[in-house]
Amino acid sequence: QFQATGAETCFHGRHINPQIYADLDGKNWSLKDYEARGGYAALRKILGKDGGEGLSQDQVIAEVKASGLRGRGGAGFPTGLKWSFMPRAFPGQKYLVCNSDEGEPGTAKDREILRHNPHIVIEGMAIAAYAMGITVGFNYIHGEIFEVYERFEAALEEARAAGYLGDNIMGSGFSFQLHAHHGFGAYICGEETALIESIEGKKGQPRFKPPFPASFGVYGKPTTINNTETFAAVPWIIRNGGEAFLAVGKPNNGGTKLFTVSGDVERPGNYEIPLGTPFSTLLDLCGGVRGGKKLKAVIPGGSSSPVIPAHIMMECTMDYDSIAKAGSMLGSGAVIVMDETRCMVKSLQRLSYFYMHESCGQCTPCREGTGWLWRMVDRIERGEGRPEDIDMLNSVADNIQGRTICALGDAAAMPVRAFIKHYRDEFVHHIEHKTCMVPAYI
Ligand code: L3W
Ligand code: SF4
Repeated sequence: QFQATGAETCFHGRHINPQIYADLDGKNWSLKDYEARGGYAALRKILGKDGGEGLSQDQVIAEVKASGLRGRGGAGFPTGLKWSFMPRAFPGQKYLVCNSDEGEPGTAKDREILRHNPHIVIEGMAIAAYAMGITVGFNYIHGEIFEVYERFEAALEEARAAGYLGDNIMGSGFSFQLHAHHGFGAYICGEETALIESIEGKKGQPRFKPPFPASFGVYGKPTTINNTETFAAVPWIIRNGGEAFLAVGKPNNGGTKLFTVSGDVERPGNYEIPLGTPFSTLLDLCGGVRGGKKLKAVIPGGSSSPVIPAHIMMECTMDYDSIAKAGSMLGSGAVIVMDETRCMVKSLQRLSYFYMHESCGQCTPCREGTGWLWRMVDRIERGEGRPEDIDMLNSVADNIQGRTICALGDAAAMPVRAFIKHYRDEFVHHIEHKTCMVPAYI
């Protein structure tokens, strides 16, 4: 039942009921192979090119709503609902955007989809464009993965030549022009409105929301943005039906999800498992904690999600609701596993440096606050902390959270509060003894 992914990946992919990674093993990313494993059948189906009558725009959106598909980029927003926001009768240009600006520390799933299965994203976007009456789309690809961008460009060329993209697709009257857009590696451009600014050729800095991109997006026009993995789930939903997708996961958490597991496990990698799978099962798939050590903590959804101690995590299932109940977020599904030797002060020092470095500098609480957070955690880590620093860290985090233009401020503040809440004794020990409580090997 569990299969390894293609040899090109350095990750050890494992799947249970796979939908996205499904049948990649030993196969090529090219159009020919994608078609051989059922690729573009969903697009043919909705356009009535498989002998059937085709699906109306409303029917496609209804299937996606029925699937319970939630946004795979971090927020978990219901995809069908987002698609229904797009004003169908808008008289001007509307845009579709794929957010492949994967930059969240711990996350390495979207690049793997694009590397091994680019046509699944193209097909998913074409279906979305049809459903919302959109004729122009962009896939914004993170700047540090240039070969992924080149592969996507090659896949686009194949799809255009085969008539799956462009004018009057398969003689249906539906036209969709899709372009790849190469980012430059800034984390903040993964925030949807910064990404839009960047597509427009401006500095990638978030816009205040509302208005949401649904009404004011690329060039001020209605725009729908979804994550790469979200689009990749769409062809399966159309081929098999929304209810079948929902049934794979659990209520309100339809389908499978890719989890990038990193840190102290025997086999780090991307794992596609149904939402609602116990965390313990995922840990087993990864070969357990490395070297037989004890699990200490898990960051379940990328660096922005609050850390969860082992005893709570072992009771969780891997879905949006269970992880939220445990006080964190499923986020983009980047599971960072920490064993008993990890120093939580050192871990927070690294995270805080990242957010300080990636703040776009627009809002004072984020620009200044992320620097304060890092400087305080850094001095605690170096044995130069002061007794009042711990409460001051919480206070600075309080003054960032909810007071900024975009979620990066919250993402910098939330981990600080969680690390202190669960591991205050380690921070106190660093301050009092000027050394680490655990024998860290990092
Ligand atoms: C129209 C409304 N549209 C919401 C749309 C909105 C967006 C989506 C979700 O943050 C999270 C963040 C990171 N009318 C709407 C509406 N929308 N209300 O729905 O919106 P929102 O604001 O809840 O989230 P967001 O700004 O998209 C994303 C977290 O993800 N994160 C980051 C991951 C980073 C990566 C990466 O590098 N690839 O995945 C991880 O946890 O902290 O909380 O489209 O427009 N009334
Ligand atoms: Fe920029 Fe930070 Fe403000 Fe977001 S919260 S807009 S990253 S300064």
